[in-house]
Amino acid sequence: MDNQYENMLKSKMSEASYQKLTALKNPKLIEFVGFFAEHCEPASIYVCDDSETDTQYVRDQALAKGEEQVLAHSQQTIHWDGYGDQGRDKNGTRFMVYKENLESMKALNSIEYEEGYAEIMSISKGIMKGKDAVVQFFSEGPTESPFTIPCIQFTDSWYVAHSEFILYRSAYSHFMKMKDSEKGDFFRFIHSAGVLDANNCTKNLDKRRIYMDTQNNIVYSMNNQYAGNSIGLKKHSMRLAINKSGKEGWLCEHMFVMAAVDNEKKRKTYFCGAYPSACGKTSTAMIPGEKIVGDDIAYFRNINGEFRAVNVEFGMFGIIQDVNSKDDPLIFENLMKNQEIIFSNVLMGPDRKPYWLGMGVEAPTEGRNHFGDWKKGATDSKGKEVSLAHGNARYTMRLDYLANIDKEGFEAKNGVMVEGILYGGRDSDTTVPVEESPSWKDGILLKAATLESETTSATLGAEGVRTPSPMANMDFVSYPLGQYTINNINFGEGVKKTPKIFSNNYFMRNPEGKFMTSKLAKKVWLHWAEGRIHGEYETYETPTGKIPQYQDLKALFKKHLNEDFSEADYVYLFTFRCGKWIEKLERTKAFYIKVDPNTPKELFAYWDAAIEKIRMAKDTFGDQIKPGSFKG
Ligand code: OXD
Ligand code: MN
Repeated sequence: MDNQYENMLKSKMSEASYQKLTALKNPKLIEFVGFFAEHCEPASIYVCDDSETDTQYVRDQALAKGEEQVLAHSQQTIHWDGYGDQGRDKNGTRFMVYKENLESMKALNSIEYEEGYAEIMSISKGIMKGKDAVVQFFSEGPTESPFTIPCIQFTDSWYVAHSEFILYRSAYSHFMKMKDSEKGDFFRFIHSAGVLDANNCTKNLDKRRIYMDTQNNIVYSMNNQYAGNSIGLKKHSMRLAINKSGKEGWLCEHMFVMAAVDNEKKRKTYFCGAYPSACGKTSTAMIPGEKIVGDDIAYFRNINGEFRAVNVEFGMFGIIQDVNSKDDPLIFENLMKNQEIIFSNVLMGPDRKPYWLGMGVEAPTEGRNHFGDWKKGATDSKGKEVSLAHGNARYTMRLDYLANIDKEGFEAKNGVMVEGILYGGRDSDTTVPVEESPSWKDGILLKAATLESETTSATLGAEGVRTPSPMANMDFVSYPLGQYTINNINFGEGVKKTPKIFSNNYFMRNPEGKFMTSKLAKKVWLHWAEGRIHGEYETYETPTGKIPQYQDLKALFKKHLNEDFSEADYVYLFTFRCGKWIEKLERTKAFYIKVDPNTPKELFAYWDAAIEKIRMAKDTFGDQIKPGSFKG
């Protein structure tokens, strides 16, 4: 193979690493690694295959380089990101877009291609000087399957490399088996943490940039460490996959995959669900007694006419606030075991144990955290008190440690057949706890596109403000929203058995402002949906769908939670509020106009028809329609 980079790569790699790279006989791979080896100038490059030896080497390097520290449980480690690098950098994350597409991508935080390329090339020039870099091969979705997207990660952070070995399926052998015709088709991720400070954290956060080139399937991520910014295979890959799926007619969604289990009827029914952050996504995926396949990202494909889904990932990068033995027993129990877990941005106490917010145990008053050396009462440079752990602190762990894993679905090369889709938002007074859509298209336009989350006292700024969040996927949609919405409609209508779509809202409040149901009630809404999929339960119609009848919910509350569900609560929760719904649909329309002025007119016509239907219902039945009163 003609390899213009041969001498330079050999000078930076061991014989074994060079062999591993060239054995793949893939000129596009050599070009990618060679180009960035020359441009970023790492001192050395280690190439990983799928062996345990290489995984262990990466773990050891993360410790040797001080990016991680061993905790009291010897298989657990801790890592800290810089104080200013504790969440996804929305501002610095941009799509690099050719001039002719810039107008249609304006609202999605884009930069003109040449300008973005010049900037990122200048930031990344020599950025790995003096550092040892690592190259890994992964697969999004199971390897050697209809879902597989092969990926290569090149990074100078061994914490990133270690996290990826936990979170994704290693795919060197998949690359080895690729046919010549497939060899150019893989996602490319180049990352550098940049210059590090005394705490091993990124110093030049002002030069933090995450630039995505969806035309050439490459993401450049520079000067950051927080995994949502640094790990190529997570949210960067998701944006590339959304773009690719839009062109190819499948879907990449910000969804969990789980199975609702009915032991008496011996049924396992697969659901996927999208919820904006803090709206119940993880807790729904982890409902006690059900099975989990994945907690964050799903690909959907039409396989022989079936609507099939995979969890793209192998592990979870979970938020670790309020994870305690009472609210999250399954996860808590795993975090207490001596098994491979990376904690990030929590406190390491003098006993070398991890402590986080809402852990439900007495925490030490000093230790080390994302601030550095920490003592209770410490303030940052703005005078703000630094809490013992960050609210967005995380744990990185294999998903199959969980006792409730659905092994069958987790390992299935062809994914699982999905029968129900849940879209859950957060509002205190509009959306009923569960409602079935009369059709797929209606579900996409009235449940998915209208998703919103309401600010609470826990978020900065005014309370009660509703933020539109179509499909809970707005941070990642990488082509115009109108077309993405149309593709969602077409995909579901293109399979033989279209899943039923349901909306959820766990956050209804009574007139005194108190939540109407406990956190556990989501199990009841799920099992009502599960029953509907199997042709059970009569429903009442509303102007936007079908809702449960009282006696069915009463029985489900008794069966699953041993709770007495009152009829008064039912009527309050399931009353259709016309004015509130009209306002919600108007907000959706305004959002689409703002984000994608070219949204096809037929979508607005659909929302206008829904508004008209609600207006007429209001004239006939009043603003607040009690369950059972509406006739369409
Ligand atoms: C996210 C995540 O930020 O899953 O959405 O980490
Ligand atoms: Mn997510």
